[in-house]
Amino acid sequence: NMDWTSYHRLADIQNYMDYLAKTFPSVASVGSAGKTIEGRDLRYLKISSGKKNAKKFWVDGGIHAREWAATASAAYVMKELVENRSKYANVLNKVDFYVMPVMNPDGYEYSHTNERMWRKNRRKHSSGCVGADLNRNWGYHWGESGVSKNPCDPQIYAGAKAFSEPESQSIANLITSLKPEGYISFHTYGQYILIPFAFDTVTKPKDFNELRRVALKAQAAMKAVAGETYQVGHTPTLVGAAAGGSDDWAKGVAGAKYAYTFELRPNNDRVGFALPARLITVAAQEALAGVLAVAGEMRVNS
Ligand code: 0X9
Ligand code: ZN
Repeated sequence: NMDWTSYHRLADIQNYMDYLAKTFPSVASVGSAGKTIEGRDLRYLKISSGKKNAKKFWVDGGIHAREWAATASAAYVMKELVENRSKYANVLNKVDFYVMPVMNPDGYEYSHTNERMWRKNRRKHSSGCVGADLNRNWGYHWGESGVSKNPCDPQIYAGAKAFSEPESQSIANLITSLKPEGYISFHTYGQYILIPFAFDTVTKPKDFNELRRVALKAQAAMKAVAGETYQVGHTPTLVGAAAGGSDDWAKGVAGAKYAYTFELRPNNDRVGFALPARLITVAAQEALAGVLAVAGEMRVNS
């Protein structure tokens, strides 16, 4: 059904989500945020033990098509939390997870079939150029830094306006209705735990020190997996300012207190986006350890 020794196509991942919901109906259910520009389903898995006052935690991957290890890691998080749920009973007693492993299904498929290094979605522009960067399209300080306004830019075109793209708009609508306390977006690569805001070089959230404290817990948990270091810091310091990211919107608009972007393995340009498949499992274990560490800091009001 599913394995973690190779990268999988969209249909395999979506079928696996359906399988989890069908096989473990007391903890897992499938939902949809809507459709992509090419009509693919924006599917997510809800993982919940049914506690009434549970906090919500949104985890996603694959907003950038080529970052296959991010999608695989989000899929692994689903698998672990569902198939090995008794191991995670403490956290599942207080937190409901919403996992969307493929935020950009059209781009993801295109990166398998046509162009391995494709990043954007698959919007067709009148110029003939294709795609907007879905991680420049969210509606908080949209377009203010680190973007291109040229639809032909192959990497960082921000879209015609905030939420011009059906993927970011539909997912934002869903997150708005859920009001999660946790938000983590998996990307690759670089091995960073990035703390918002990223829309300029200086603006930090008021509770930045609390986000940093919790990020350091995640860093320790991730290091414990295999000795790898994930650097913690304010996004612009570590990777540069760039506006319109999902993390900034989750923190600044949707009110997700613990909002982060994880840049997963590797930490070098030589491997880059092509993380060898034999390293999926360890990268995903690190990603899960980081998520669980953040979830462990959430407190349920009773
Ligand atoms: O530039 C990005 O979107 C992310 N890096 S990547 O190499 N995976 O493309 C970093 C996103 C950090 N968050 C924001 N800029 N809001
Ligand atoms: Zn990315």
